[in-house]
Amino acid sequence: MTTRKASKKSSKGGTKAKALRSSERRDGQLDPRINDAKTDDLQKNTEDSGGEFLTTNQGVRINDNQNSLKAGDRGPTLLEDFILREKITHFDHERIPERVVHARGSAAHGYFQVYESMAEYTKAGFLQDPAVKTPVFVRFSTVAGSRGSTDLARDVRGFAVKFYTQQGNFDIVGNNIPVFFIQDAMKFPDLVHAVKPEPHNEMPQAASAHDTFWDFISLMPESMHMIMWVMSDRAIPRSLRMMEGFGVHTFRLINERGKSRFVKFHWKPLLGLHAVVWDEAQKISGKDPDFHRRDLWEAIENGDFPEWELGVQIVEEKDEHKFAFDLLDPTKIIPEEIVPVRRIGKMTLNRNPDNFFAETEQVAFHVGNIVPGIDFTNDPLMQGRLFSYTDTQLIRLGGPNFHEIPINRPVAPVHNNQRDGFMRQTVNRGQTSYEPNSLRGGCPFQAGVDMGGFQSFAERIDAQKIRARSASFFDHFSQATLFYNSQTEPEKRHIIRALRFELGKVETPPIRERMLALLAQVDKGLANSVAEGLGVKVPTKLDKPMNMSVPGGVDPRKFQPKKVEQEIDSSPALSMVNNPNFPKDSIKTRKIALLIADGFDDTAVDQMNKTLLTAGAMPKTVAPRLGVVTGANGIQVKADFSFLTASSVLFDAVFVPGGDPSVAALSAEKDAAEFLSEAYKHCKTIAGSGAGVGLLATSLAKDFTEANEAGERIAVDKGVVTTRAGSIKDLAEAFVSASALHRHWERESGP
Ligand code: HDE
Repeated sequence: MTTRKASKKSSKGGTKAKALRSSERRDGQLDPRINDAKTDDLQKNTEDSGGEFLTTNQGVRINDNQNSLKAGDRGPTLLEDFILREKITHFDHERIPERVVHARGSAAHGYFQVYESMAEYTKAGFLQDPAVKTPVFVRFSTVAGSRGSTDLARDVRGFAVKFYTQQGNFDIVGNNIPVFFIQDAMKFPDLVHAVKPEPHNEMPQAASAHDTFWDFISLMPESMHMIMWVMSDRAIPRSLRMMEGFGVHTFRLINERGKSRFVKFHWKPLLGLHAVVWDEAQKISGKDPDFHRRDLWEAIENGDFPEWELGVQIVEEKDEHKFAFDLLDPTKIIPEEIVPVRRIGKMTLNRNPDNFFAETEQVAFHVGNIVPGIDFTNDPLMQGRLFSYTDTQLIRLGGPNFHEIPINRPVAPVHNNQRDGFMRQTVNRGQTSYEPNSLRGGCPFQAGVDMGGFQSFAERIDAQKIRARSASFFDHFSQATLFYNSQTEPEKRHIIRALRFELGKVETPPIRERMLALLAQVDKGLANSVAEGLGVKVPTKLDKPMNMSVPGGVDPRKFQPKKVEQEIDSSPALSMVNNPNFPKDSIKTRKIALLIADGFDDTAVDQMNKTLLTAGAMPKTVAPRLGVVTGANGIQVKADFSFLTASSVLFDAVFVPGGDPSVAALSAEKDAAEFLSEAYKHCKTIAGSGAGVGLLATSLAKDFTEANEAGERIAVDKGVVTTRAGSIKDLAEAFVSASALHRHWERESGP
């Protein structure tokens, strides 16, 4: 970990002793090989309180911060009290507007390193030298909820990465889903108004399960591919550390010779892809609405630094039109089976922010922050974003100088003739703030392309000015079908259930009907199954044309979706369960509950603990009460949680060791049985040893054993591993392997 100590303020005055920053060379240049560049940069504004006197914002030491200045100890407060006035005024202004979307977020610092030079494809400085560590700041978010909403909402997750490169800041402002709801920026305010709480009653919070969202979607078939993704388990991740990230739009890579290629950016989590189940998500929202934030924070504090590989799909310019879809259409993916994802480097998050507001809240991402070697395409959704991000920061961060806020300022030097504005920090010396100038010898100079000056890719455009959508964007269903076809049966079941839940909350019948008609275009079985759950039939006729997102005064029939034959029918990379990119052999960082009470089998717990820790998991004890719990051999452990402070939904798997008194105490505890039956219902791995096996048998709704020929009872559920008197070491190993499968979907029945 990097050093985090701020330079100490002198207790007498407040002037900072400026230490040589660790990434600063003697010649004053930053050393790009050291990833502390941004951490060091933040030090200039970092304060560690400790040992100093309390002062006003003017540096005057305060003697009494408990009482206001009054005319007599029972008299009125005096306007003169500058200390009170300053304190209250600052407090009154502590809030800034939350982000209009992606308000709820959590972030971390880290660094990125490329595996080998990408010079053949791009001249971007941070993608040249594997020795260079580029600092990053990454913010994950949900989209619809407000700042204090639950982490476990069914929603797309924002995945925004700011690279502080030596050539300036580069942001990949992406999501954990590779496509989007809409094809044109013009529709974004409509989409967001539809999904946010309804304007008359501000309900529901952080949820898409309401009329206005589905009303909008039911008239916008272009959203169907994205709908498949947000109704899938991708929208309820187990951890922010266990989800993919995508740049969504097609960008360009430009090499030194000016050659351009198309590129899609991907983030591949090294911990694999995992989700929770919807019932669990809803319960976590009550038990621990900060579940994802806490998980990210704790992992980093424990030294379990989350890692992602940066992947690129590169398409030659000449191949732009060779696909069944338009590369500029953000509702489409390039299936990995057609253009493989090449993993070119790794990002590691290794430091939590020091101050949530200063860093996570004030960070300002912008899809338009690019560096030489990377460029835009004409994706009409991205083009609109290029306007929106600066505009939103102006209101959210209060003026044009938000780039000077410490978390936003680049580590690359900034020199230009921009001046003044609210909260200007830079003290620009000198007479000139314009160019050309002679008074300052022409400074600051424009850089030639060979000196790193940014030059836009000279794309040839020969066109009419027209407000229209390209006909190549009209295939709204084929990739939705591809996604659905690529899912395993349990994943399809979850999509059906999610749609039944969401549309079940819709109160206006024609909205449901229109949605069923759209789903029938994706897959008839899917539509019928959803309809069955809603107690209705898929309609054969619609009250409106399918696509109502059309210009005024034109015949909507000219704008109806078309299907285009796809290159492939199924893409395993779209499934979480079947995904070939993420092997399932690890339980690293998984939280495992050990249910114990006084008299527990401490030898078994000790062995289980050892095996789990060796596998990188985090075993935690849960007992009827907090405090010390004593094992059968007198070993004492401190309970990490009681049944009041923990719940099965906060764990990945559970073990009940033997020890007759312990099992008897747990049997008398209703919450213990509920813990186990809920873990079972959510398809988690459950282990029991000795008398603990008996507790499983009474708590789980189903019998997980059957008699073999010899009359012994053997487990028939791969997710329940037990031994009455056998080796705990073997049991622990079986428990680890079963937990690595994440969930045992065979337990689920029906859709
Ligand atoms: Fe954003 N988006 N967006 N967006 N977006 C914002 O910027 C916008 C879109 C994404 O952690 C806002 O600073 C428009 C796609 C992330 O701070 C705002 C359009 C993708 C974040 C904005 C889109 C994203 C934002 C709100 C359609 C995935 C959070 C606050 C044209 C590729 C960044 C802010 C963070 C945030 C506008 C669509 C990702 C208003 C107009 C597609 C991860 O500027």
